[in-house]
Amino acid sequence: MKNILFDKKEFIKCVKENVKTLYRKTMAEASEQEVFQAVSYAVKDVIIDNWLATQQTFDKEDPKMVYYMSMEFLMGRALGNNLINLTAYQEVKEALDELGFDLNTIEDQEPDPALGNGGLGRLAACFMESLATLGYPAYGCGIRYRYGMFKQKIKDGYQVEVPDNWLKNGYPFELRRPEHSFEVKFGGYVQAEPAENGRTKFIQKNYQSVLAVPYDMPIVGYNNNMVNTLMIWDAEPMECFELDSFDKGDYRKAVEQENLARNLVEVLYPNDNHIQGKELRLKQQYFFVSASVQRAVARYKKYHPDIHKLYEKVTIQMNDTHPTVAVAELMRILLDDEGLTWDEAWAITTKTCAYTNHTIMAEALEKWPIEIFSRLLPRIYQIVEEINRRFLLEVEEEYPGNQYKKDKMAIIHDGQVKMAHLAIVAGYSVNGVARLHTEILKNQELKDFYELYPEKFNNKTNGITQRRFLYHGNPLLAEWVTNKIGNDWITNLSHMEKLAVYVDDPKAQQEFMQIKYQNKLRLAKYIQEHNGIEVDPRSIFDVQVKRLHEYKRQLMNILHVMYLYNKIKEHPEMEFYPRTFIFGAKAAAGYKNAKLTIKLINSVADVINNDASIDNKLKVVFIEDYKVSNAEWIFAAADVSEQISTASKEASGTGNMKFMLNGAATIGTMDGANVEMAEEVGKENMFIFGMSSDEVIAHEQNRDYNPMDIFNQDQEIRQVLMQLINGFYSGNDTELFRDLYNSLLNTQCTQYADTYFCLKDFRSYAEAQERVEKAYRDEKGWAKLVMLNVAHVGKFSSDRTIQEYVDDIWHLDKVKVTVTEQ
Ligand code: GL4
Repeated sequence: MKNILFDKKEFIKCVKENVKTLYRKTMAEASEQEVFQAVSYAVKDVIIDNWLATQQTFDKEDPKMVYYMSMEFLMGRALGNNLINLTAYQEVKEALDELGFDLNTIEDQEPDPALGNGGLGRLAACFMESLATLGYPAYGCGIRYRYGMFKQKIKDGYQVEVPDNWLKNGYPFELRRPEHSFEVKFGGYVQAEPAENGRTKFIQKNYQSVLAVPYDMPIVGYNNNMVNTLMIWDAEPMECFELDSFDKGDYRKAVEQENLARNLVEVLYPNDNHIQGKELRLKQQYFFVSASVQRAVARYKKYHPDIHKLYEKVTIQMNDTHPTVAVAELMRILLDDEGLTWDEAWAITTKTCAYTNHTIMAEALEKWPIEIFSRLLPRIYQIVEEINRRFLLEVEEEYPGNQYKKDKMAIIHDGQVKMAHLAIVAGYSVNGVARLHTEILKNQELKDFYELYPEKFNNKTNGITQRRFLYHGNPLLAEWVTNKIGNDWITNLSHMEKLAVYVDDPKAQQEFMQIKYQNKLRLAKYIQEHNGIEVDPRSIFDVQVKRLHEYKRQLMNILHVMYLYNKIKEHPEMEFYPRTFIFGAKAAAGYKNAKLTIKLINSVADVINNDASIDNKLKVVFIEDYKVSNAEWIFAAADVSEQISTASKEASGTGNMKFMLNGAATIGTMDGANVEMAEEVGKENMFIFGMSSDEVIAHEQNRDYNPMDIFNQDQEIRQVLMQLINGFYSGNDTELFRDLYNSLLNTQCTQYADTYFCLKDFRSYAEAQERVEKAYRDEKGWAKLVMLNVAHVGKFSSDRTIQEYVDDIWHLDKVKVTVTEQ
């Protein structure tokens, strides 16, 4: 299709003009950053027409909308993907060539808007992209953190966190929308006053407030003119705030309000699968949720007189429990602002809000101390108390006299507000993110709720967008696929199946592996430039990139590397296919064992990479600052994908899918979505090992696992563990890695030793790694195996996931956007 939006000449003119007006420079004088800005503004010009047209279509057709509420949107760079989705990438590349610039270099000038931690935030970003591509009306609602995820530096092997000022040059793809600002109130107290209708009015007094100001970011659909909106909220001080009369002129309070606004959106909490329970975090939650719900209701009321039917046009998806105050905020608006009765408000709320659970890790469960919650959100707390009171009556009705049940299921219990319980009670849908995860929710973690509300529970296995993680990230493979099967895969990933006919074709195999080799060269160059380490692109690239967490078992991976090194040293004659173990991971700033694991990986790398005697058979690389932009290159270059979490702990995983899409073979446990990947491609085309989730859960319940038994019986494992405390990798410092040693063996140091069964699964892991090596030696067999993986990746597109959300939960209709000159 000829692109009507992009006229190369016009575009070049626009870029030059932008450089002139923005910087008073000619193209020759402009820096790469300035050219990036100029190009982005030119692209935004095009997007704006589609964006306007999309809004006009919404106004005209009045479709139902989903408001996807999330503390995190890990968007990654926008320029390249916007161009791809506008189907203008090639033309813009050529235009820039003419101007003497390379598009890739210009793309590299864009900061990664890293407004998220890991999988949960990246999923939200993939969902936004799929919603726009499928033509569904959606708003993403989040926070415009001044500082998102920190930049990671590695100094002397240790992680150092550096603030990432992603807004320092200005972000060209955002649009400030002050006309859609809302006030958000904190603290004070609630006064009950009689209302005219004989009911009681509840009025929040003596509060502090901030002004929530939205910045809209365009979410461009693929080749369909659709542009949805991600609204992320900034906090500003209220300009002419209304203080109670006796507070008038209260200077101290005015300053406090200024500070509140400044601190509120300053920084993203850098924890994945872990909650710190800080008061500021609850403030952030209520801040963006209140503003978003207010905007949703205001938009609805503009077109609809009857608030009772809100749920016909608005549905709110709560991405984990973080935005769960949304249910109480909606209740507050319906009760206090709209004057509805409790029953009316509850009927609406429970048809509007839905909840996704993303983890069963105990330390990720949000529970707020009543003291903090009620002080910060006094009216919201009253409403939650009433929801809880009524819910417990329901439980009493179902299980008369069963106090134990009530205690377990209560929303408020033991001095805490349990956000998951609130979300389940008030939501019309509760979903897990992979089949196994949903089954564990139903049968273990949320069993009581499943028994009470079986109809609410459903599964939505995660997915990823192929437009970013294949089309953009791996252009060579994308082109090859298109040459083989046409380009339908771009919007319908199940077409990848058609590749199956090529898996035995020697020429196709060769082409495929040649592309993998090119991508390995590209990554090797990146590693050389960023780490100063030379890696052999003909070695097996064995990759584990993801957040650092004990349950993900980066420790087991590096212990296995240590084990291999011992073996090679002892048996230099042994056959061993050269391998490069690549790690990339950020650790939460306060997570000691995670940070120590990074130090261990780097220390092991130091020893092994500098040991000439092993003839480059082993290399270990820790890639600094793993993030969405370098991830795209890493997936493209991987031979082996490490998905080795303790079974039952990884709710789904999405990195696993990105590797599969890029032709890497998975070594993994039967955990999360790995289970469904095995189902799609066949277990024989993956390298599965380790305990099943049932076995893990049984050990946890029986408390019958003692890693000391393994330590005593297995000499090679013992050797590796002793190397943690005999100074082997730490310049004779016997204390440096002792906490890791203790976490594996010492029951006094952790709740129980080796909580994540690293030693228990070690032998099975090592054996699976031997199978990997054997398979890799068979060149044709390997090519076939990884091509089969690509051919069976179809299910794992976020387009499929979103369609299931739409069919089973949201019930949206597609809109079609046509653009006319404005
Ligand atoms: C996570 C899960 O840990 C991860 O398995 C899942 O893929 C992701 C998206 O559903 O959500 N939960 C939390 S918390 N962080 C995650 O990445």
